[in-house]
Amino acid sequence: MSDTSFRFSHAITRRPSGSIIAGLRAVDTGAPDLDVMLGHHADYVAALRGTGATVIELAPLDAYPDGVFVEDTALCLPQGAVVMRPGAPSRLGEAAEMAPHLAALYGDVRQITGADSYIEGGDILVTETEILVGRSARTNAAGVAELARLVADWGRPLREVFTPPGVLHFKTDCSLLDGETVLATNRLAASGCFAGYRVVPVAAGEEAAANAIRFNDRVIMASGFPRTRDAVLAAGYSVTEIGNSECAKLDGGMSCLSLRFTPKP
Ligand code: CIR
Repeated sequence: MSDTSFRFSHAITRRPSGSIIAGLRAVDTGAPDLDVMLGHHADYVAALRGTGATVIELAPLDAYPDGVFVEDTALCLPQGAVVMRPGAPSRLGEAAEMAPHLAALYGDVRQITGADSYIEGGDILVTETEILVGRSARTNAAGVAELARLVADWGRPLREVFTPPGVLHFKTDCSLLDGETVLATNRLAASGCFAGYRVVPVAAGEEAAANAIRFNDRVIMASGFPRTRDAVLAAGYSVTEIGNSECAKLDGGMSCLSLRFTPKP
């Protein structure tokens, strides 16, 4: 089986701005500390670079408090990229900010444009065989349908699934570990959406550990979830842990902080 779903030459990240204190959150557990977040972010970028990848670090965007969560702005596939249309009104403009950076690396950049279409990258899990897109409060049926049309000629079928109620994004609750293995919360796996995949379950009470990334030879996980970390290690993966205390206050995790891809000029 090929490994285009977890081996990448590049990543794009964006440094958090001082406006991060106004970032969206489901429950207010206090303002994120920018300095602490910058330290975690630097560790994250170093972990990506440590796998040999080129990491393009974009400048902070004061106008977009959630701009650090670049994953939501695009879907990157081997054949090309698709610029999203975020369902959070305050985040809509972030996609346009990302488009030129993708156009510089990809020959084929497509765009979600429907006025009624909403879709965020955090709801999209790309595996070796398919693209799973979870409908959520941020991603609607029109957005999923438009994405399905846009990627129809790229050879990876798209399957609509559902993000559990009250969960921000589909990938808040799951991650790819390899082409056929996912890390998932029990509440998401119970929906049956991973039939045919091997599932490594997130430990009960450690649901926030589900948002991890497989990036080249490493699984990059938020620190503070020892039972899930040990389960991932026991399943044979190499783990790097990164502090996530500040992003967690804004419902963000490891996947949200990067776009991961191998550009096709
Ligand atoms: C938001 O609510 O949009 C941000 N505070 C968090 C986005 C997290 N992104 C992701 O899960 N892909």
